[in-house]
Amino acid sequence: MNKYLSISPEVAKALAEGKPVVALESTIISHGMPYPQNVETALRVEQTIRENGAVPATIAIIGGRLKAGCTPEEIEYLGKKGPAVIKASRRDLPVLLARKEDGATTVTTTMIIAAMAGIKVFATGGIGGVHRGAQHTFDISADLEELAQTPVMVICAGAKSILDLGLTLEYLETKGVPVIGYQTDELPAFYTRHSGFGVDYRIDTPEELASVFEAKIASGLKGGMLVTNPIPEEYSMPKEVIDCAIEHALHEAAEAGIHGKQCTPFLLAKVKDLTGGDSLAANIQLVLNNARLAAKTAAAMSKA
Ligand code: PSU
Ligand code: MN
Repeated sequence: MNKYLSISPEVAKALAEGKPVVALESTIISHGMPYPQNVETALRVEQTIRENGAVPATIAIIGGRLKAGCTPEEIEYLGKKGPAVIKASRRDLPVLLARKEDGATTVTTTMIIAAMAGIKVFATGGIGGVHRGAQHTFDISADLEELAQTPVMVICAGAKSILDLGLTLEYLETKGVPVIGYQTDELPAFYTRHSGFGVDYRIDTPEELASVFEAKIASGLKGGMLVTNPIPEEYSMPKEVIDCAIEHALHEAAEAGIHGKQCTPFLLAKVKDLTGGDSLAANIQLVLNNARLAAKTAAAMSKA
């Protein structure tokens, strides 16, 4: 086993017994939501995974250890420390491990650690992607490269239109990443169910998600799979409200000269401020919805 990896006793036992396990990221805790809603949500997401028959494994870097499975105390610690925790992507890992520092795992690093631990399914809110204007800035999230090389199924609610969704789909196609719509033919756009872009395939059951992923792994094709699960209708937000907030946020980011790893957290925080509590409530609901689907899919994989 990797000498930096610490699998919690509960997660290790579940994996050894072939029971379903679902990975969860920690950037959403430290950078994605304010304290204390971030900690409350993280614990509620774990509870939802349990209620749907799987064991949750919240992933983070604590004191230079790659943690697969955090305790409630560790989740509280990360949530309270908030953006003071380093947002850790693939390139940050060597320094954080050697210096024994803390890191909040993005989709990228959560996939890396999940794969090391042997966890196949990961639930989150939204992924990173190709930013608008990337033809000038080259700002393309490392999440897309990770999906191309690491064998984990990522269940999300699509991507926010702070990104260029069309270019994000093109990039995933080039990299050989299947983009699946769960019970939809259209890519969802996080707060809203519709983006106007089609997905590669529609799948309607957790059992078929499991069998498609097993086929990818068993056939020796490297990389992961992206499952996009639309926000439940009753929590989705009006498209005009979101579009307007995103335009404002992009404008402010350009004015303030924001770039690099600050870009996504800056835009997410601005959108949240501009839309008030509504977007936070929607955000929480879509993560819970993804947690339910991930638990059912992990359970279907265990039975297969
Ligand atoms: N998009 C969201 N919510 C998030 C993120 C993205 O709607 O919390 C976080 C995830 O952790 C994702 C990361 O992996 O931001 C992508 O950051 P970047 O664009 O810097 O790669
Ligand atoms: Mn970036």
